[in-house]
Amino acid sequence: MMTAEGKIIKGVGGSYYVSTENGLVECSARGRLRRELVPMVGDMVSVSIDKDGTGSIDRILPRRNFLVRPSVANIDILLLVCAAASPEPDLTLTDKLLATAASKNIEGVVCVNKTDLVSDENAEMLVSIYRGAGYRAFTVCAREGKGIPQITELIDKKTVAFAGLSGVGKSSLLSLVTGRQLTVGDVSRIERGRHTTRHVELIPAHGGYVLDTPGFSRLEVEGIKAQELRLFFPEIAKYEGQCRFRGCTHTAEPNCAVIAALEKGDIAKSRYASYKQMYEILKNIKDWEENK
Ligand SMILES: Nc1nc2c(ncn2[C@@H]2O[C@H](COP(=O)(O)OP(=O)(O)OP(=O)(O)O)[C@@H](O)[C@H]2O)c(=O)[nH]1
Ligand SMILES: [Mg+2]
Ligand SMILES: [Zn+2]
Repeated sequence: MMTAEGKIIKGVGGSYYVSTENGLVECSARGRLRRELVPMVGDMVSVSIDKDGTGSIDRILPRRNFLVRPSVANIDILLLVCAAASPEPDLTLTDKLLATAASKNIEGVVCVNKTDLVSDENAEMLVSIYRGAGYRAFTVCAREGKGIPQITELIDKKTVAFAGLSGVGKSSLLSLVTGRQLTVGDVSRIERGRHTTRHVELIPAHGGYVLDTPGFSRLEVEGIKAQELRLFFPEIAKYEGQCRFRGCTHTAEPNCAVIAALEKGDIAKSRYASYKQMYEILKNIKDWEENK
């Protein structure tokens, strides 16, 4: 019997595949552990390895963060993939996912794919919205194999989750990044209907891990307080303390530094619209809970 530390990269049935210094070990979770805390893909764990090479998970190390749908822990970067066209970019969804990532201490990065379908100016306009807001953002083209090094540079020993609307090209890009042939296009859609469970899997690449997350397009704003939302929009957080009223929500107050910046064109209209829309939703959740 020996012990090792590693990362769960895949879970199938009751088994967990743990990547350790000595390779991949198929592990079960001990009964007591399972009852206390169910292991998640992405967890760092310590395991005992038997003579036959199989192991059991003894302990889950503290999680830095986790997502619920799909269920995965310890994400460093959420790579928001948008298509410049087909499907049309959904800026509201992108902003929602970026704010959710920030609230979980995950860096959001934006990547605009399918640049072959639009003019350069068109693609750059999208990128500039997000650079202007303070995010890393760049264009790529899976069809022409352009911009892939910008993704591999991001990885650098980190765990990067690819998110975005169905059809934007997540699997196409992941195939180029990992060299592994992942299901692209209509086929994945058909298969998704057929399988009731989808297994989350971390794929080793460039010293880190990447992960496909089809479920994210349905993500709802969760766990953010309306009053904290402003901190998760970097270009809005920048004005913290500069408004007339302390705790200004930047929605209707007079002498609001954020509204002034919006009017000057220093904050993108689409970003502010997303902020306001999310704020109203979160505020209503809170009002509803208080009046229950
Ligand atoms: N024109 C063009 N088409 C692309 C590009 N990248 C991907 N596609 C196509 O877009 C379609 C969807 O690509 P996928 O990689 O399956 O998209 P996905 O984001 O994984 O979609 P889901 O798995 O449904 O979430 C496929 O037909 C791809 O061939 C690109 O750069 N340009
Ligand atoms: Mg896909
Ligand atoms: Zn304000």
